[in-house]
Amino acid sequence: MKLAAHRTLTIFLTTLALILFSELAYSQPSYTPSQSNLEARKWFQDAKFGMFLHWGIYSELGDGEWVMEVRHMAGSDYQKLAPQFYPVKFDPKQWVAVAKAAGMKYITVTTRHHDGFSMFDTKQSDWNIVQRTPYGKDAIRMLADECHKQGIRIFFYYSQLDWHHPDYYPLGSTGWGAGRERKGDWNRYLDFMNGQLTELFSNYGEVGGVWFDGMWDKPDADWQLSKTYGVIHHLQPQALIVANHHKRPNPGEDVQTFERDLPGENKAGLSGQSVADLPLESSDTINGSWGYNLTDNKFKTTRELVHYLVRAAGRNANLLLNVGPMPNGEFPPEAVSRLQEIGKWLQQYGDSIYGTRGGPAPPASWGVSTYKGDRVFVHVLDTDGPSIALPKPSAKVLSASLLRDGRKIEFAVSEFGLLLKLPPSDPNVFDEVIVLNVEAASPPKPSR
Ligand code: JFZ
Repeated sequence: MKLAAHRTLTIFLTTLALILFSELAYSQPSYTPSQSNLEARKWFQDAKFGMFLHWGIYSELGDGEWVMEVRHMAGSDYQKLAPQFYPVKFDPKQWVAVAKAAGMKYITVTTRHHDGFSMFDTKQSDWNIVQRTPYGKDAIRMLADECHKQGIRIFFYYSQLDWHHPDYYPLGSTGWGAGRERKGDWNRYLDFMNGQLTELFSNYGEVGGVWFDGMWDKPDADWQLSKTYGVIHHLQPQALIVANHHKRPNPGEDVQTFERDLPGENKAGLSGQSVADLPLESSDTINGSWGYNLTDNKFKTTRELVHYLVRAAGRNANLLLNVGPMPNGEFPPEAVSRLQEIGKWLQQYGDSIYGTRGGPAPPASWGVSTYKGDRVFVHVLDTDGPSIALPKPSAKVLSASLLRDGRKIEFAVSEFGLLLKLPPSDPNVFDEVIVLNVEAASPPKPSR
C-alpha cells in the first residue's frame, strides 16, 4: 500500500515536472553560466583526465555499440539481448577504484546509447535495465553512488539519437534497418528525452555534467536545445553540458569536446570545427572500439596513452579515455594493466599535468608545454637530438631542471629563443619533463 502510494506520487511529480518544463520552458537562448558552473569549469580544466565507459546490452555481442545498426538488426531481434543481460561481476566499487588509481578524476558513463536502452531506472519507457533484464538493478545509480563515495565526479553520456523509440521520427542518417514504423511525433520524443534528463538530474545526487551525442544524425532537426539545456541547468546549474556534435558550441554548452582528436587537429575526420574559448576535452578509446569488442586487440601502448594525455594537456584540453566493459561487468584486463601504468606515471609526473593550462610554447614535433603558477613544464616526447629550441619566453627563466630527479638543465636565452640542453634520452622515460622556474608577475601566455 505504502509502496503503491509512493509510486503514484513519483509518477505524479514526474508528470508535473514535465508539464512545468513544457509550459514554462526554462529555455536559455542567451546563456550566462552560474557562479557554480564557472567553478565547475575550472575544476574540470584542472582535472585533466577522465574515464569514458560504453556499456550496454550491446556489450553482450562483443562487437561494439553500433552492432544493431552495422548488422541491420531488427528491433525485434535486438530486444532479445535484454533478458540475457546479467553482469555477474559488475562491481562499481572496483570500477571507480581502477579509475582513481589511473589518476582519473571523473567518469562519463553511457546512461543510454543509440539503441535507446536505458541503463538506469526510468519511468519514461520500460526499455530499461530494471524492467527488461533479469539483473533488474539500476547500474547508473550504483555507479553514481560509488563515485560520490570515492570522490570522483560522475558525468552522464546521453544519446539524443534513438534507434528504438517510436517517436524518433523522421529518421536521420541511421536507424533504417531496425524495421520501425514510418511515423512518430518529434515533440513527444523531445518530451521523453527531457523527462529522462529530469530524472537523471533529480535522482542521482550531484552530477558533473552531461555528454550529449547523436545530434549529428539529424543536424537540421529542431532539437530545441535551449529548452533541454535549460532543464539541466535549472536542476543543476553547476552541471557541465558537453555536446559531441562536431560543430562550434551552441549557447548553453559549457565544454567543447573533440572525438578521437586533439583540439585543432583533425586526423580522424570528425573535428573540422574551430576551437572555442571554453574548457576543452578530447575523447578517444584505449583500443579502437568504444563498446566492448571481442576481436579488437589494438590496445594502445601505455607510452602512446601517456603521450595522448600530455599532448591534450599541452593543447589546454582534458583526455576522456574510453574503456568498454565486458558483458560480465569487468573491464578487459588489457585495459586495467594500462590504466595502472598510467596511474603510476601520474603519481610521479602529475604535477606537470593536473591544474595546468596549455603552456607558452606551442605544440611542436618534440612535444608540448604546460604551465602552472610560475612554472612552465616542457614535455619532451619525441626527440633524439641533443637540444630543443623554444620560442623566446615572455617571462625571465630563472632555472631549469628535470622533474624526475631535480637535476639542473643547462639553457641559453637569446633573441632567437630558448635553447634547452637535453639529458641523454632514456627509452624508459615516456616524457622527459623539464621544469622552468620563471619570474612571473603575470602568468605566461597560453599557446592557444
Ligand atoms: C559517437 C557514437 O556514435 C559512438 O558510438 C561513440 O559513443 C562516440 C563517443 O560518439 O561517435 C560518432 C559520432 C558521429 C560520427 C561518427 C562517430 N559521424 O558523424 O560520423
